[in-house]
Amino acid sequence: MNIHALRELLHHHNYLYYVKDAPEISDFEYDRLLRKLEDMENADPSLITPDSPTQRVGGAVAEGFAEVVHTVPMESLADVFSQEELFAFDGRIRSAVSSPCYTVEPKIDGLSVSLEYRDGVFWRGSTRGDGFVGEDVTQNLKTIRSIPLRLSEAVPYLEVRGEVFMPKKAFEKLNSERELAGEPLFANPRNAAAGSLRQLDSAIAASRHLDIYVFNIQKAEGLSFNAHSESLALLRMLGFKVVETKPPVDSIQDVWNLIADIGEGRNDMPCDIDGAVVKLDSLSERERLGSTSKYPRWAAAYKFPPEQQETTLENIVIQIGRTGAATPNAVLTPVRIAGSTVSRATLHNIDFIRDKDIRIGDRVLVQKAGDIIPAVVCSLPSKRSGNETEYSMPKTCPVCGAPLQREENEAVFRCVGDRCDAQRARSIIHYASRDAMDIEGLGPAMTEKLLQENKIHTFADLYTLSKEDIAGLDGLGEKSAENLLAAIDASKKKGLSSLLFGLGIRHVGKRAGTILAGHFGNIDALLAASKEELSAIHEIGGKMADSILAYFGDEKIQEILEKLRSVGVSMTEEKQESGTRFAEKTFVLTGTLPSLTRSDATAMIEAEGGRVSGSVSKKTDYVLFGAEAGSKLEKAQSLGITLIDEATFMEMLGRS
Ligand code: 0OX
Repeated sequence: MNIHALRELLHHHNYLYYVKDAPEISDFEYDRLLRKLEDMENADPSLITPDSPTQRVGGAVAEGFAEVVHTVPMESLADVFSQEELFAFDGRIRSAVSSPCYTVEPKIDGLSVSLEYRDGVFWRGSTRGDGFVGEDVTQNLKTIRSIPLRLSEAVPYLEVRGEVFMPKKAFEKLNSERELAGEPLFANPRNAAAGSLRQLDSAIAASRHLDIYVFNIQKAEGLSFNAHSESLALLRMLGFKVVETKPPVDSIQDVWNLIADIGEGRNDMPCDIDGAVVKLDSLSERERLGSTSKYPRWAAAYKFPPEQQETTLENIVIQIGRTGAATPNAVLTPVRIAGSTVSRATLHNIDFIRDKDIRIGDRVLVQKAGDIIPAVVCSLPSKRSGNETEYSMPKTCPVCGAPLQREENEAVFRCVGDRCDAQRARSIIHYASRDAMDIEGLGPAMTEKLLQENKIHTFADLYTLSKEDIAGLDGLGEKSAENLLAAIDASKKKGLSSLLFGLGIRHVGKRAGTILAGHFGNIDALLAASKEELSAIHEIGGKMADSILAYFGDEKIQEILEKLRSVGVSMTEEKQESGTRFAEKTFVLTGTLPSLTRSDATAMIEAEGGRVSGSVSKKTDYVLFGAEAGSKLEKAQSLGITLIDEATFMEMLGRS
């Protein structure tokens, strides 16, 4: 057989195996043919072509990935969360299109990529990035066997979009291997796929068994089609693995039924899906509707409600937080939810347990939405055997034995012990966390070890640790001990806003830390502030002011602060040169801006002395609006408030 025929044969069997899921030869036979091709190419390397099946795993990239500008932006989808919102979407479509036809696809929970082909040969593949610029991950994409390296027709140019995912089975296998090797686990298949696609060494990417579904032609030369469903058929014909769809339907009720079918089949899919995508089928109608700055108007993603699973509540244990808050946690019979195994879930507080009549031994429904902490939703009383027991809050802290007390009008109980190891550990972990003092290497395990060994009692003690104190703890080597000490040392320079957040003062979050640091500039000015002074600061309410005063009034805290000061922890904030362009002006933001995020715009307004408010009133000076602005824009119009878009905003800042 000549080299050309051999390559074709391998392409064909690769396609049957990875796209059609219907192999006709054994793996052994496939490998034998591949080896034969390798031998022929090794004998004469000039015969190697970029689309050869031997070229799936390439070398490593040393410098990271090159940028790829998406000539057709990779737009995201507007979400709908209910039947009502879906029907409203249909209503908007019908105001522009008289009898729409829709396709419905499962929404793959993976990473969007673009695949470009020249003369039918896979030329370049890139990540979505921000939709306009992504990264060139061609070598890693080539390792995905369901991506054809050559199309069944030599189309002059084709760019398709698809979603790369890690099949659920591959994810489980990968995580159990990592567990055995003592490596950190991936939280879900999506993260695992993302990590794999960005590997600099394509051999690692190849070992991760990624897969892809394609669902859109971004750009094509030499192909003609009038409807999305036709384009999907063309993609199938060209050799792609295409998302499975039913024929288009012409009523939104039928769309709803198809979404329900996809929801029911969710667990049988090889990959996680987080919803269904509804798309107008006719391309000319799509063109008529166009896009907002971010989303096409002709498509919507219906997001499935968070996945719930039934399991048994084996026990309830109390977890003590850094401020002493005692949260009841459910110990569950492990259950798989939304791509990971859940054995603990929050029960929020004792009122929740009582109101929902949740008992130990109950069958319960547990929910996990995205990356948030799993939570018990309710119990299933009809499934009781009679052996379930009611739960009551313990009177004392399970860690230090101090009383658990409840403040008036508060749902939470708190451990009032001032030497509680659980509180200590939590507060040190918080102090070291990324948004606070950012001490890399000081996670929960290390913190607990340091406490157990009496090396530290508070976060202030971190700064007097020596290498001998740390090396050997928790199996830590000399080098890691040095790195940890360096990270602790570097945290001294983080500045007042990080410190204020890191101290863990009740009600003082990251933003409040920044506001206080910006306002006072140094800790002594803050310590001297009265309640009136504190609560007069925009966004710092009376409750926060009380909490700040109570915190700094505590003698033990004063000692800790002195210690931090004596070791050289920075307690000042560089005053930012603030402009005055927007002094005394109040802005309201609404809709999606073309390039700025909400927090960018807020920071820019505040840097010029302006304020951002959440609602429009007569006191509003400007409404900065973007796409899909809602009722705030209407209200502003009715009040005659100046409306500005991003371009005008930039002009006002002198940045246009
Ligand atoms: C998915 C998915 C994502 C193409 C044009 C606008 C959005 N995750 O499965 N995106 C799209 O459509 C793009 N379709 C999908 N099925």
